[in-house]
Amino acid sequence: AAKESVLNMCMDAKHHKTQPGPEGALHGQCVLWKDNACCTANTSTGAHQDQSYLYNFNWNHCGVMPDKCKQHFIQDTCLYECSPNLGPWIDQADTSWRRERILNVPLCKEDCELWWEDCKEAVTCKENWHKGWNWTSGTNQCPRGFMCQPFKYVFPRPADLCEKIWSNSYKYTPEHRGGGRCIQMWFDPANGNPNVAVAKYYAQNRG
Ligand code: FOL
Repeated sequence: AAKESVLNMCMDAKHHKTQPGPEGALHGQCVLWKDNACCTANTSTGAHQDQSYLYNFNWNHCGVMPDKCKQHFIQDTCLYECSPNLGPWIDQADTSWRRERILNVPLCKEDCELWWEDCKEAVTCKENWHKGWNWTSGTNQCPRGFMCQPFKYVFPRPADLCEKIWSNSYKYTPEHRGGGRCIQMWFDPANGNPNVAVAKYYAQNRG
């Protein structure tokens, strides 16, 4: 992908556009990114569906995921697929399904803690959701020997959830929403996208 600037770019991954730009028809929880997005309208619709065409990923692999928990996974998918502000954390992935990934994105404390709070009673059999599933049925199923347990046992602390579930895409931080030092999954688009300033801060303060 042509890299105009680390401050406004899309990773080279499975569904991302090559360049960010306006998207008039983003769906549901992804609408926050309509002024400037790395996702298409189709991708934003997929972000809201169980076992969508995006990754055939089944959130209900240990029984139905409660809606209050699922909304955080939808929001995570929207941020991952749509945000043009993750440039400072793009890294090589070189796996079968993507060339680039995000690594150690500093997620705001509140976003991580609310995600954990709303999911602590949801059930899963794996700590890392990127690897090691049984895909023989076409969707991810728990591999042999992996027991379904509440998130609060699989991920004892909020940081365990936010960091481990997607192979360190996120880093847990003590930074608060609105302070310009951490990335928000959720924000009020009426005040603009707060992650623009966060990317700028981290792009200038590296090494
Ligand atoms: N959200 C965030 N924040 N970061 C991410 O990296 C991310 N990635 C996904 C969704 N939301 C994200 C994509 N999820 C497989 C599993 C999950 C997935 C994409 C692909 C999958 O096919 N896993 C295989 C291994 C494939 C391989 O590594 O070649 C498996 O063994 O289960």
